[in-house]
Amino acid sequence: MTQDQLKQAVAQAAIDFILPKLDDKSIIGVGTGSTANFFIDLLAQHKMAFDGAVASSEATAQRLKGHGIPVYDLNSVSDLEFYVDGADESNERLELIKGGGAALTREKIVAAVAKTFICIADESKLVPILGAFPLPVEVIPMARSHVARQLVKLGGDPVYREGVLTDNGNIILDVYNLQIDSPAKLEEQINNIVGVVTNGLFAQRPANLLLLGTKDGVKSIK
Ligand code: ABF
Repeated sequence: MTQDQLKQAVAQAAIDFILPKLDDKSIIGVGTGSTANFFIDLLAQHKMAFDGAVASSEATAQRLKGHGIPVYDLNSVSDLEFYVDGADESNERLELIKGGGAALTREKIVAAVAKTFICIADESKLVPILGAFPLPVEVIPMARSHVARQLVKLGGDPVYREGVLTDNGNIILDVYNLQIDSPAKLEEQINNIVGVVTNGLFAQRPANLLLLGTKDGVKSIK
């Protein structure tokens, strides 16, 4: 199977998981990236089964609207049962690195509101220890050099992601060479640096369910 077929399979597994639990008032949190895009395209075939969606990025909002799926502002939504999104890495505890697509802050906000965060990924994303994928950190532009110096003190090698502005108007530093033994602790330490908006570790609020696309089928890890 190709990587795209694995992504398609986990997207379908997420649909199969949530569909029986939806009603015409349900609003679904929808993530960003190529795996999430497969999910959006499949979700569009079930428009009558739910009310609408909250998007974790402008790109996702556009894709949802393109399918005729209503997109709600998160502030107008009190109840979000499911958030479905991809990841750049996951460990067995479902702690994640996200933000390769620069949408980490909105993704973390939607994940915080959702009762159940379903991560969908192909098997290449499951790792024993997080950190081979450079950790994205969203930073207020004027704080870039200050935050980079603090990240070096934490043992990382931050690299400015040239030419990228987030949906929130901020920049991204990708932090290389971190061996992340305590993801929740590092998440907190980085978030405590003045000028950091958020970082791509999802450990304090990990996923609740990982649907992992493998050559032997979709594995479900809780
Ligand atoms: C988003 O999309 C991100 O948090 C992560 O960076 C990325 C995964 O992308 P893909 O599904 O294209 O591998 O969920």
